[in-house]
Amino acid sequence: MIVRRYVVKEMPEAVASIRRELGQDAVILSTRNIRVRKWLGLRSERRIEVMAAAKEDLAATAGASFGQALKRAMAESATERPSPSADSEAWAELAREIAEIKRMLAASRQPDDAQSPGSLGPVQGWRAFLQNEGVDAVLADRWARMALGEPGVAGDRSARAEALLGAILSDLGALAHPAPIRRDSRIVAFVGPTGVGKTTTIAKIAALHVLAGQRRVGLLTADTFRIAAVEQLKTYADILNVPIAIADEPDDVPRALASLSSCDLVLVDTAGRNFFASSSIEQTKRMLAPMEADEVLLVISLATKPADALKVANMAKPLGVDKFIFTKLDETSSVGMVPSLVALCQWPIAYVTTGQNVPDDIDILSVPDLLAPWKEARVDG
Ligand SMILES: Nc1nc2c(ncn2[C@@H]2O[C@H](COP(=O)(O)OP(=O)(O)OP(=O)(O)O)[C@@H](O)[C@H]2O)c(=O)[nH]1
Ligand SMILES: [Mg+2]
Repeated sequence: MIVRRYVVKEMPEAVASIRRELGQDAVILSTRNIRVRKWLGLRSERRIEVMAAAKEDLAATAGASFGQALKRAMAESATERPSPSADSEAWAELAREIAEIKRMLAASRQPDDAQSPGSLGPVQGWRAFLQNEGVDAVLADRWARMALGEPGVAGDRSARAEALLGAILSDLGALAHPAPIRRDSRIVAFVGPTGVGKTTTIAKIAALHVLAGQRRVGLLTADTFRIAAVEQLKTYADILNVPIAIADEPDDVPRALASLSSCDLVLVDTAGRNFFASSSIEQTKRMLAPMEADEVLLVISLATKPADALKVANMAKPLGVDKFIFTKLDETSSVGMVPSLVALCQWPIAYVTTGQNVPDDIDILSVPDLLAPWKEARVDG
């Protein structure tokens, strides 16, 4: 079930995007006039918000109470985030606005721009802040200089925070957008170190698809390393009433996949291994090879030390990783590793998980969503 939100200046713009993305038979669920606040709240502009869904999605969930509940939930969450298509215009506008803000700030330097004796100065202060948040040292330096290093680009602290976020987003480009599992992906493998939440996240994603009633989900576990691992996934499969197959070794994979041939989305759980050891990576790679997964998602816990997470991501590269899943957002207050890893690995974020509850504690968040708290950050200098 896909419900998308479009924020446009004129209705024909929305209709064109809806037809292109959701098909000729897409259904417009609602329209309303809204005002979009611009950066720093300096001005707002009129826009039309349009909610639309693909017709077959509506048909698939019609009458099913679970489906309707999910439709509502997704529509609610969709209203909180701009859709990627609406984003492209918004992102171009954002870049223009950042340039405009920079000019305005240069023209009206505030008294607190003057660097008091002994203070760090904006570049050093923000660099220290970013590193403390978990951003890689080189990137912290780059982003602080990009945003604050030019003479005259200063202002009060919140303006500096906005300039910094603007610099990070301009560096990340399209990678700052969330990238959940594609509609045309059939086999999706989850890899990552031990205990990061791979199995739980698979259960959440499977449950959401079952509730949506749109894709026939199957589970495949290649985790026979831990005794309880198969039982864990089987329990979820029983609850959700979806088929499950087990592959003990690479040679088992074709048989296991064949038993799930009726499924149009197969979520593959792999054994959590020590990703610092190249032998573990090799074993995972051998297991993945016969699957020919459409997407490989690297699961990283946000409670991991940023330097270790970067090492894990680098070690995982031979696995053909496409995207990140960041778990345990609820167990950390520093999210600096997110833009840092996205920039260094050039993989976008598929999902972010926020707790142990299946299926509720999972979200589709953009980098700006995750970094929003930085706008309120207290930074020396
Ligand atoms: N706080 C919190 N806990 C989570 C989250 N996701 C998973 N967990 C918990 O993390 C623990 C490990 O989860 P699993 O899903 O078994 O992790 P795994 O990666 O499959 O573990 P292995 O298969 O042993 O490598 C469980 O207690 C989960 O409930 C999350 O977003 N937040
Ligand atoms: Mg597991």
